[in-house]
Amino acid sequence: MSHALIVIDLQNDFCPGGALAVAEGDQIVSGINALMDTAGAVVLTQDWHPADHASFASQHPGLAPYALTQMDYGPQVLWPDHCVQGTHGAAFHPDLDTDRADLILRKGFRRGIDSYSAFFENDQTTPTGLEGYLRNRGIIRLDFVGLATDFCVAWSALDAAKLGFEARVLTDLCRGIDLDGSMAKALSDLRAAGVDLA
Ligand code: VGL
Ligand code: ZN
Repeated sequence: MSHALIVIDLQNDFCPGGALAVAEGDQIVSGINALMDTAGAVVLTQDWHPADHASFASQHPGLAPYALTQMDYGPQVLWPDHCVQGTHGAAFHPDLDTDRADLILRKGFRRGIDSYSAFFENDQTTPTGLEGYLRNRGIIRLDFVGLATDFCVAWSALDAAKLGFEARVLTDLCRGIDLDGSMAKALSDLRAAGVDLA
């Protein structure tokens, strides 16, 4: 079995003009579409929050977007409201070839807990089900692309490596947020975990 292409959160809110825009987030779409042909499986993830999600700064009076707070499960960056279920911001970038997806995996849909990784929510124990899906299909090699490099892409690839998948991040087809050095930290964590940066 060949590899799976895992496309992380290529949604309007993470692209220029969106609520949590990642610089040049839209510039990776055509390159990602072109890679879909080479993959044995294509998985798209979709950040999918209720309007009162606990990761939104708007739910924490007195705290501003990008502040760090403490949740039951550990530290959590507070974000501007983004990727609210059913909104235009939560929809995939209009040029992304979503017809090619074998699986669309939604995450972050529980009010009280964020989910950066495609495999586990931010408590790092609640599974999303993606591991079982990939194993059932006999897929062990995973290529990660999408947004944002230093949050959802990195957390997904780190979990993949931890779970024993052969994980690679195609950095040219990712873009990052880079909050307080998060980009450098993500890249060094990925290297340390044995994730291939291509
Ligand atoms: C993401 C922050 C909040 C991401 C999702 O896709 O990297 N970042 N929600
Ligand atoms: Zn989110």
